[in-house]
Amino acid sequence: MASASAAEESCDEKFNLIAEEVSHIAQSSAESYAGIRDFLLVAVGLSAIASIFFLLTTFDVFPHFSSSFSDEIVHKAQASCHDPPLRREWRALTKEEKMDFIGAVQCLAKKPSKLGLNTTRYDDFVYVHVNLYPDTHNVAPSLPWHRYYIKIFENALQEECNFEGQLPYWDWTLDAAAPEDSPIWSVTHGFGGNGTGDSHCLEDGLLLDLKPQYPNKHCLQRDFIPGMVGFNYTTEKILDLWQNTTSYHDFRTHLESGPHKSVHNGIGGEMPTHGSSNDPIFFVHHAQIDRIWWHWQQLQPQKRLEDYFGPNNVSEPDALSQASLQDTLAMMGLDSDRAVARVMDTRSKLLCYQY
Ligand SMILES: [Cu+2]
Repeated sequence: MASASAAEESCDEKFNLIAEEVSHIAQSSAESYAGIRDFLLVAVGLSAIASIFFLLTTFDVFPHFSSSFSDEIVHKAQASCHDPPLRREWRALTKEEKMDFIGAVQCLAKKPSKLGLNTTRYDDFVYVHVNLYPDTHNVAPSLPWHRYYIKIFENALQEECNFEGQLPYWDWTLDAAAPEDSPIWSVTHGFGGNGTGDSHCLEDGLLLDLKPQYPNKHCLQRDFIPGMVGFNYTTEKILDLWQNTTSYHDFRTHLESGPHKSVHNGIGGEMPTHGSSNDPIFFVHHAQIDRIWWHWQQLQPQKRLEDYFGPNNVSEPDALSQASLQDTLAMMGLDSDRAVARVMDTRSKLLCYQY
């Protein structure tokens, strides 16, 4: 019996132990359930806050940290980008539309500076380009800075000179076999042709009112290189860029040092200098550069609308992690300085255009 009752006792003990264990487990799982519940509540709360922040910043309700608040309020008052207008190729414009564009450029060249300079409104743009040249060429910011710069120019044509169209682009791949013969150089409905004589000054055409003032006073000059380096900006070259460059840095360096530079050099005169925007052809050339970037971005929008890196300093070409989307693009008063992130998408409320 003794052994039986001992066995019974130990059985009871075991039962008690098990019961205790079960209650422990129940208690601790109740605790961990409460823990999980608390954790979930906190997580739901945090993600709600994050989504509200995301919505506010995405739809521009909220000021971005890099720009001033009052500027954002003005900006907010503008219509949002529902139906981005199309920038069209020069040849797609009617004669009248071409004349409207050239007329608006001439108009800017007759208005006074808004930067407090002793020169014209058109010269404001050249002044800023000359002064910011080292920070905005052959570095990561080159593409976003020029995207924003030509947008501000387009705004000025529209807002200050009643231009009702969009900035056209010059698709020089269509002319690469014989760029000198491009209709863009029309004397009656275009930018005029080559400069003449030893001075390489333009002597006829519609742009003779432009009297470049930066970096010093001179006539508007062009000095075409025979063939205008057209072999460097063929359709094949651009297709190759679109198909074979996969990162922003790779794409930007090839575009900038290849086709972009060859067009500047091929035209000569103002175009290979820091004062390149003295020549209005600059703006339709850079609209084409912008379009080529835009198209590359559209090939993989999820990745490429945020793909931005590389050097910020020309003297450190291998410092690939220098540039970030939070960097500021300076405009010296042409418009507000803005974060790079603001101009990555041409369909943002700030830019609002497409090709
Ligand atoms: Cu430039």
